[in-house]
Amino acid sequence: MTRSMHASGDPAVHVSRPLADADPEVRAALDDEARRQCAQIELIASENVMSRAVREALGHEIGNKTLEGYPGNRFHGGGEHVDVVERLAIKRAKQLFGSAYANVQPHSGTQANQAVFFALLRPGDRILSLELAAGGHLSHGAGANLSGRWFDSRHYGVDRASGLLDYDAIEARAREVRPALLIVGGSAYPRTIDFERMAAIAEAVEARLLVDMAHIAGLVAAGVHASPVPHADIVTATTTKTLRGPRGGIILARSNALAKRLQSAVFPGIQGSLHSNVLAAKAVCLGEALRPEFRDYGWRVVENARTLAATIAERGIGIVSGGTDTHMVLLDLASVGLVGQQAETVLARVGITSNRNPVPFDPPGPSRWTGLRLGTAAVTTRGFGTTEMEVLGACIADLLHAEARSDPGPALARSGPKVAQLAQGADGCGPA
Ligand code: DSN
Repeated sequence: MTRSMHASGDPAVHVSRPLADADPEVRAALDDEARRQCAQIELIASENVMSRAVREALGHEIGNKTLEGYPGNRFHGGGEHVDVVERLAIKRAKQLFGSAYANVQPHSGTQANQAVFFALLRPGDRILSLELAAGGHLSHGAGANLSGRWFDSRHYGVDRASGLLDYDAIEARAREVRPALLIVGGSAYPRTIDFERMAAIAEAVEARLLVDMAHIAGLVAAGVHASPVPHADIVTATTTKTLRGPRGGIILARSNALAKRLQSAVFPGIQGSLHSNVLAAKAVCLGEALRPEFRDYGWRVVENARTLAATIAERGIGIVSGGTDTHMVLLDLASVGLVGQQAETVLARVGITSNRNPVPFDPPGPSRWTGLRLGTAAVTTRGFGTTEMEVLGACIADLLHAEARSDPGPALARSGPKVAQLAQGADGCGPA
């Protein structure tokens, strides 16, 4: 090929030009984001801080490679190195979670769930899942999601007094609904889930059991939360969140009974080309999670969440279910007369990032949600321990009470420097 064939100019320059030179606007936005992440305290429960090794894999030129199919059975040439990477990711996922089957290609947790639906269900089949306000996930049959439109979607909730899953009530609901698929897990349930009991309920009504452990996958890997793998027909997860990897999904199963259906559901069922660079990053993060120090990380995540919950609760702010067994703390802001949006905004003013969330039995509509969801996965990666969580919890309670009095000024002045000092002292702020 001659150079004149490249409309964009010298091809060598096109390939090697640094981003700052090729696209200063995007470079500037990326640098701003890196600085934001350093300067702020990240308490969004679905976020974490990827290692440099994971980010290197994610940005690698292996992402140029187009491939469909599975290792050894591709539809394009030149896939031998991606095969190595994908086989490593599969092997590590199986080892980490003790599964017989693993598919590491789903582009997200939602895509992983869709692939399971495609493998097991037909349009109109009935599914039963945790409702959104009780901590469920959009992709589990919410009305606005494809899963809620294509399936006959029913829900179970949590106990009004305790905020906990009530397994007797779930069993009664399952016997009434008779779903083809029972779904467990979600985005805002902070307590341990009894997967064995859920499997017994599924068996009693002859439903398949899908556990979506997206939020707790890292805690399961660390041995801090019981594993759903021995009990569920299929388990889905993301490699983000507590697993500390790239954005993407995985599917696991304790046996290979459904392997053929799951393989073809992911490709060619709902996805085309795989994301080779993301596969590489998944392999790296799964390798990291296999190391002994990851177990310690998982324990510290939960210890930090418990300390944060206790510190805030001691200051008179309600915690849904009274505490946490995971990385997640869900504040019940009705206890101080706030909605989630107000809480999210006042914390943001001192650089604490969080998200409004419904609490069980909240009315629909984000502006009316009375919850604030906090998570400790990212701050634990940045080196925070219980001392930092106590400072943070006290600042959060101070700010929320002040906002409830419509007089946040003095609390902002008190907390701002403390939060800034915590962020400055934290790990994880390498060069962009
Ligand atoms: N499900 C969303 C959350 O939990 O924040 C995104 O992962």
